Amino acid sequence: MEKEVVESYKKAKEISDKVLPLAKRLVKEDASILEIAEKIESKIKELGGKPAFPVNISINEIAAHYTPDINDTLRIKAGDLVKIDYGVQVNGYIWDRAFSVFIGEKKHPLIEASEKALKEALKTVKPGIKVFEISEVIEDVVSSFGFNPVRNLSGHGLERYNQHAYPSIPNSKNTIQAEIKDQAIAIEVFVTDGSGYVKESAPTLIYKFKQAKPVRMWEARKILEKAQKDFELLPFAKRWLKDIASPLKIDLALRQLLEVDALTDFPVLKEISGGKVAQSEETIIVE
Ligand SMILES: [Co+2]
Repeated sequence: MEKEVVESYKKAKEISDKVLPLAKRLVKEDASILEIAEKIESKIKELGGKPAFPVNISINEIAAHYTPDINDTLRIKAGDLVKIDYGVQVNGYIWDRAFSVFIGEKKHPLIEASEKALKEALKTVKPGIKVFEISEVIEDVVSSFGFNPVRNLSGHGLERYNQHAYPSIPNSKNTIQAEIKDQAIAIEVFVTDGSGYVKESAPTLIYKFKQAKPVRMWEARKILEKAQKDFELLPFAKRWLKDIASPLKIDLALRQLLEVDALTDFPVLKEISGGKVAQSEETIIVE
């Protein structure tokens, strides 16, 4: 890996490390998820980075892709299992990380399982390790707790301005022989007491630029311009568009952009049987 690349990753990790204690402190009973997301995102910017994607705050059976809406009034309540997934990018190099918090008396066993599986998986990583070897460790640890890994969610490679690069690193056993070396990867463990699969559900709060297309609405053209220039082709929140127009107009413009295939959408991912989901994720550079 080139020196400038390593330096950028180092800076992104440093910022991510500094944000972590703040993020953990913010997750508590009655906290507004909109405030949590905004505080984490501002802290990242204040420290000289940029959010690589909107802070995901996914609760209970929602596994991923929930980020607060414009004027979101949702608050954390007792008994919630909260996942915070945040990414810091420096020059396009992304440090992707997630942790889970249970709002209750003691640590939730799903969180114990996801943390243990991540820890063990990270220990096995060395240059030349194959994808299936990492997945095996994750599933074995998760099963030892009596839970299921989420089988259709994966860790992933990281490339410049590409958060979900080759290879995919599933949370369940497989025979993928791809070798990992000289790259950054994110190991992203999802554990559930449900059936072990997620499906796309409403609402959609995260989008990403796909291709330039002519659109009628001024607001739609403005979104497309922001997606390329301000958000640098990385995923963005509907919330980040609030200064462009009213929420209603933004919805219309987003719909138009999806219709012409100018954007990719990331609907909320829910556990199909309604099981609770815990997530633990860390980025690692394999040289
Ligand atoms: Co990730």
